[in-house]
Amino acid sequence: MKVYFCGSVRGGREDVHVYRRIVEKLQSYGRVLSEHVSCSEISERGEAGGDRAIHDRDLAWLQESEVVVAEVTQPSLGVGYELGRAVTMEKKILCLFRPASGRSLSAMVRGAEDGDQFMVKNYREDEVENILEEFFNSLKNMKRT
Ligand code: 6IA
Repeated sequence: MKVYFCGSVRGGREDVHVYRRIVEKLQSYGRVLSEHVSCSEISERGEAGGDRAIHDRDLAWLQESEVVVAEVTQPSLGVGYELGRAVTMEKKILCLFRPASGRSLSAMVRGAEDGDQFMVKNYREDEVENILEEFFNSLKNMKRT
């Protein structure tokens, strides 16, 4: 299974350790096309190569993926944009938000939850592996039915 992971880059890299943890778990389910988002070497200024190249490559990966997992605690325009594009591509989407951050998730993400294609889960960092496990099990069960 190909998975696309979204996490903040220019929006701020404070949560990169959480992205790392998520990507490590996601790798047990399949290939994470955008795994570099979890690399601490990518700074807020980011990797070289040009924004158009990044945009075009990421959209191609998004298209290629079956499932999109986004960590949405750190607000990021790019993550919001990717989520909007993923919705129109009819991808299965899981958004993960940590209320302990003290932030309030955008209504445009929280309000997109439909209990099926677009899921939003509140979690604590130590729960993240279990939440992903549940989500991927529910995908398997849906494929069987
Ligand atoms: O607005 P943001 O930069 O926070 O957007 C983050 C999202 O956009 C992530 O989920 C990525 O998939 C995508 N993205 C943003 N920057 C990059 C990047 N290099 N490489 C791959 N995907 C990216 C960063 C380099 C750049 C800052 C020069």
